[in-house]
Amino acid sequence: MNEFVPAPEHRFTFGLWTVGWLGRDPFGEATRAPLDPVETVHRLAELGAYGVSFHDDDLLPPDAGPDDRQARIVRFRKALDETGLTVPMATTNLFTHPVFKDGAFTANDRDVRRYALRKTIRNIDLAAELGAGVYVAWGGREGAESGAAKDVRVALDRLKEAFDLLAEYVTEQGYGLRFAIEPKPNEPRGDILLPTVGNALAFIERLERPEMFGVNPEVAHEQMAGLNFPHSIAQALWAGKLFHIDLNGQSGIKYDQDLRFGAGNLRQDFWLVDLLESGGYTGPRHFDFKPPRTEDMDGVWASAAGCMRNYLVLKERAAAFRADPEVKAALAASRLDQLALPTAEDGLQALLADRAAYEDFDREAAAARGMAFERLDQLAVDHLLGTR
Ligand code: XLS
Ligand code: MN
Ligand code: MN
Repeated sequence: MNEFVPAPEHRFTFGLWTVGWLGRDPFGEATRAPLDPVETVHRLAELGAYGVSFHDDDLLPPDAGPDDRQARIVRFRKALDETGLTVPMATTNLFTHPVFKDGAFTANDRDVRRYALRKTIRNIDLAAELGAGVYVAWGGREGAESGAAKDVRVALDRLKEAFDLLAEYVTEQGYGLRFAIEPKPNEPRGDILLPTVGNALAFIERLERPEMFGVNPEVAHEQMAGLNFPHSIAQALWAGKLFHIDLNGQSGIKYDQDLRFGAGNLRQDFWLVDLLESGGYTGPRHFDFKPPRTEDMDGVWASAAGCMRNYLVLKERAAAFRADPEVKAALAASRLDQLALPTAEDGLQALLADRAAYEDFDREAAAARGMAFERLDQLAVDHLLGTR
């Protein structure tokens, strides 16, 4: 069906590291050969993507000399120009090299922290040069395996210090970049700082320039903590902080599966797409997934195409759900229209004087009213399954 064909207007983006994942895991070697970023750009454009994102090291080997570095940037730019693909987001690899074994911005070792800031600033320059609007910060190894190893309150001071410095740099340079902090509860550290969207939102308010910071929630990460991803996204939207999003799939509380979007908790995916499409999110629909190491390159591109197709199918399903007159009636029967009304628009004094609110309130009658949620949810399941 044509409506499920991805096009740039859908704003689908992919990390270079996603389709480029070699398939190395804690128990096995790589199953695929490295992918040239230039080829990635061309293949993604053919599939209908809108953009690519990258860690500094995905694009430029960390030890590349200045000439090699420049040549690689030129080749990459040329591929972007040829295909029309954009770079809406970039980020820093602060976790692969052994120097980051105890973290980066919160490493106990001060020299490592200073190096991490310089590495990040260097790539912020490139992100700005390539036109990115968002800079993602995932605290890869900011955490610990044991209690005394990290003084968490002090580590949060260091994390704040790092973000304040980065925001100062971006402001001084006049870059139009905003930061998106990506929460994750664990892996590769036993416990990672800012484990959930809620933690990150609270942290942001302590920064010197909170307006420059939002979140980059990832489906898998929130679900690794057993949380409801659409609820986290709703709160991020409510706070005006959904700057970016990492879409993928996860089945329950276990290691970070990074399945293709739609291959995890499909019910949550349905509500997520419903929310993103209606909640005012205009940023990229960014896929941060890992095509399983069982796949050859044909399988990798099929997996990438599947992410986009599943999003578009869910978008169509969610729209059908919202347009269904029976759903509208069921929403009213579940009193969603009442939830949208202020509880006391008449003010505190009127509330206190309102006998119907307390003295004359028929508590038993109110308690006896069914909420009709089951009928409403079954309509959603029927739409999700395509049986309506
Ligand atoms: C890892 C993270 C990572 C960030 C970018 O779990 O998802 O890929 O999105 O560094
Ligand atoms: Mn992940
Ligand atoms: Mn991610």
